[in-house]
Amino acid sequence: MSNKPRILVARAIFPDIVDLLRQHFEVEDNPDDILWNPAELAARLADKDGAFTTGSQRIDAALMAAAPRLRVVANMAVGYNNFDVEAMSAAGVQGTNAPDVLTETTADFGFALLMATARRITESEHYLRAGRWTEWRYDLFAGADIHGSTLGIIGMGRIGQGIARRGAHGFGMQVLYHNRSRLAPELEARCKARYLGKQELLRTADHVVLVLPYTPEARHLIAAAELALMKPTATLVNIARGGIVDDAALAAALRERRIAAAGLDVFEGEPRVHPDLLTLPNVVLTPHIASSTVPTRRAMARLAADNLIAFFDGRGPLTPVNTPQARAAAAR
Ligand code: 8YV
Repeated sequence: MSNKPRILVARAIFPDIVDLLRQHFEVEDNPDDILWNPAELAARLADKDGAFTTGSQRIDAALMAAAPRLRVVANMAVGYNNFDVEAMSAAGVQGTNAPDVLTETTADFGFALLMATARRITESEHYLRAGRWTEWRYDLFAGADIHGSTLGIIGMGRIGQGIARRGAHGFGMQVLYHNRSRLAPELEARCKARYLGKQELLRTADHVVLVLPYTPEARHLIAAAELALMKPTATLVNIARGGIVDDAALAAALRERRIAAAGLDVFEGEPRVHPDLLTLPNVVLTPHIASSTVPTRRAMARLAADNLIAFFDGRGPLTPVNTPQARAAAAR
């Protein structure tokens, strides 16, 4: 039996990235992309030293107890709310994510979703495809302007800053942001962004974009009370995580036109979508694709693979998310 580390690739990924991993490791992969339940995942990890995951599987204490050899889990995502980071550190398991390589692509998508939502692009396309376009009308799908409007960004990390730059420099928007901490003055200047408290931002912005990490404090950060602060003409876009928005409260606000429209790429309990949202015309819904361009998904997969390779060849993880305690080497 080879003494190469054993790796589980928990979801289907680019075949050549699996081939790359095979050059370094004994690999069990999942070409049929079966979404293993926690018990199945635990059983497959029982004899593995490392794992390649995509954010759709929870890495928690119970899983690690069932995987005594596990030393590293590489997430093909910048977000790692699927990791119980504390439990991983206590169990001596290194976690890594895939930041930076997706920043500009995801910021592009945030802007695309904002424009599709504010300018009612999908709603008007459905109307056209349904054969309902019979003549010009002065108010046909009249939406909200992007250029010159006020953009409010909640979560001003790398992706938030990318959206701010696009808004300020490309569309002449006035950019406001709210974040756990203020940006350094030179970063604020580069993004032409002004810091504001969350409530003030919600009251002032014409378009609100959510790009913050999903921490326990972020759950239902936007619920009925926050939606009530927004302008009736405002647009809300969420490319962060479902669960940050209370989808039932949002559906009610959209139905009653307390806000004008929403664009959502992420949902609480996805891939299920709150049924009320599916019935509304003034919401654009996409299946968690903000990072999905061919080059970016490849770069994310490659970075996750490179994290595993660097970890096991002793260079250490490239993009770690925790500092694990030493884990006693399990008997091979
Ligand atoms: C991923 C994402 O596609 O990177 C993230 O945090 O949300 C997306 O880019 C998704 O998590 C699956 O990997």
